[in-house]
Amino acid sequence: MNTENLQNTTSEEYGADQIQILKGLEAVRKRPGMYIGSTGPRGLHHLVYEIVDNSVDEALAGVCDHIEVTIHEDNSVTVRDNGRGIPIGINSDAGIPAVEVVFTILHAGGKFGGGGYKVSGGLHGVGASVVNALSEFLEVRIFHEGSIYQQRYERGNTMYPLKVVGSCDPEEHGTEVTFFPDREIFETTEFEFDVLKNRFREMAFLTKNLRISITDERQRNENGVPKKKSYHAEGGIREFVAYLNGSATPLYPDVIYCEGEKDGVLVEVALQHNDKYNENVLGFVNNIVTPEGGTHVEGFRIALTKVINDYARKNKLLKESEPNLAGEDIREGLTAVISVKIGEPQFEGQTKQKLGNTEGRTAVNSIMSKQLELILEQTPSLARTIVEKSVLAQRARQAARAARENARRKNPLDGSSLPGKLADCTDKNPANCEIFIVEGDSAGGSAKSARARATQAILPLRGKILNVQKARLDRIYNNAEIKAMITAFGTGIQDDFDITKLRYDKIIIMTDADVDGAHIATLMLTFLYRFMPELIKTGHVYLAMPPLYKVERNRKTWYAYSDAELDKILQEIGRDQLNKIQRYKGLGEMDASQLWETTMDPENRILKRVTMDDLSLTEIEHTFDTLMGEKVEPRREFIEENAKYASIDA
Ligand code: TSJ
Repeated sequence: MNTENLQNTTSEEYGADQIQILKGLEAVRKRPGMYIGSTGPRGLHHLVYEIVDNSVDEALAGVCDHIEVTIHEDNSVTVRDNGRGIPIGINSDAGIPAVEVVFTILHAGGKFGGGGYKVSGGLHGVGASVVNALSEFLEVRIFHEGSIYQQRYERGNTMYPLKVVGSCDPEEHGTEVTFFPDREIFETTEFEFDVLKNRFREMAFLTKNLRISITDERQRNENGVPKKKSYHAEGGIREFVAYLNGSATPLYPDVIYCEGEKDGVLVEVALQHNDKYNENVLGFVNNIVTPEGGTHVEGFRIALTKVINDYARKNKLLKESEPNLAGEDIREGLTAVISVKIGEPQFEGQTKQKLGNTEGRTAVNSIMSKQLELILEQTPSLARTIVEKSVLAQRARQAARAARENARRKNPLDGSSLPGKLADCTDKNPANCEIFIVEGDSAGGSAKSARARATQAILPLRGKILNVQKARLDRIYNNAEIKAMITAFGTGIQDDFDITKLRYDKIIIMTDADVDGAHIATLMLTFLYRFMPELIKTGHVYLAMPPLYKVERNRKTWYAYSDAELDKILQEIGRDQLNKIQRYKGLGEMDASQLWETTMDPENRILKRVTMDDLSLTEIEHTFDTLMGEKVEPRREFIEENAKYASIDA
């Protein structure tokens, strides 16, 4: 190391007031949850994000355009970037190389959910020492001016002073970190390719000119080539919007894009309408999704509503006698991404995922208002398309309200007018009750005779339910199957939704264990997700898991819920002709007692609770689009591949 490096690292990044040494890494190991949220799979994956975020910061600074992540066969992970390399000179406060400071000294703001979200120019390495503390080992290599510098830590302890371990091309530069999460700390150390991949795709969309690749050496094809995905979005969030639109047809060719800076807030907005009816607006703060929205999303809505109404009035596309377009009219069929970068984000709300900074609202509102107005003036055909779509939505909304009010007058939702097909339970305490939504009348019949009358209600649905993604509101409200569900649940929908009126603790979707069944389940989940998302968010929605096989031998019976389970059973009882194996294709193949025993009996059954958590929001929006859209192939592929919106709940 030379004196040049020495001086470099006393620069502002490493000043005494920037690095506030709080406590040793021991504190992190004692209470890991405080720093990474959990020691489950979520916290485990968070380790990788903490490391990758540092490289993304480097990309945001414009000095790095490639990040490569590798999951090795032993589940260790390597992150490599082509940035400037973590500085190696001695830090004057700590008296050790800056890189060692980054990994061994706990920094201020490293708390999970607190500050800690970094943007370009901010203090980096906030989370790196936390990852180090929670890793059995961590090795860092820095490629700098022809030399490779290396240091290794075990459970946060430095194993040797930073040393040169080799040489490299003098033009090469960057940082490489390999770590293995601590099995003493984490419930599991198995990284999931799909979870990481989804996050990296999101990060690539949110960071223009950055390529992120992920390689999984645990999964290889027949030629021994590991599984790999690479993400790069030259157009940034413009491409993100096009991706989220999925198979829906855009109403105009170009994604609208606004960008700027105000009061220290960097703002990027991309939007495009499509021919569907749902609103799909995603907010991000410092590259982190904000499921509860916040001031940045409010600013976006305010600007969009005002600019479109002003344009419509000014150009006489709305008559003076007509009311203003409502925000929701303008957002019908809208896909948008709002990405802000803000120095000290304040998060609010139940899960601390809602941006609270008021400057978020004013910055987005002001930047977007000015630029959108200009774009509309310059592209009248675009403006006209948006206004016309919004006017149609306004009329549909008025018609829907009339239909809804009409329906309400005819059968007030007081319980005396429950749907005829519903076999309700007798217990009137919702906490004890559950409702099975059953595909088909015949399975519905079996379920009705099998059920525990007191606590289990059955609602059979005929055939396919309406695809709410493709239908306008008035049609949805008039659909018999949907009306039956809404009345049975008791909660009302959308603005009228009231969870305290929920008539059942568990809503259980019971469909055949085949591709069609999965499709029907998805249609129902789409409906619930669009109209009663709180039901899913609060964990009231489940999928029933009927068995795939029944095995009989010597008058004993086993049920297998997967191929792996069948294998296990056969291994235990022996594989021979004494076994009678029956493959269930549908619920209808089981008689009432079998259906009770395998799928409905709370003592024996398996339920999967549907959570929003397992899928990134991005993935949900895109996935539902794929499923509901016109293209048949991706849909089939998806259904056959997984039912991963669900997590196990015994
Ligand atoms: F997490 C981490 F800290 F361990 C980590 C940091 C992990 C990985 C894979 C990469 C990085 C990292 C840090 N990549 N690039 C950097 N850059 C800097 O630390 C750096 C370099 C030079 C200067 C400068 O002002 O000259 C400033 C910074 C922040």
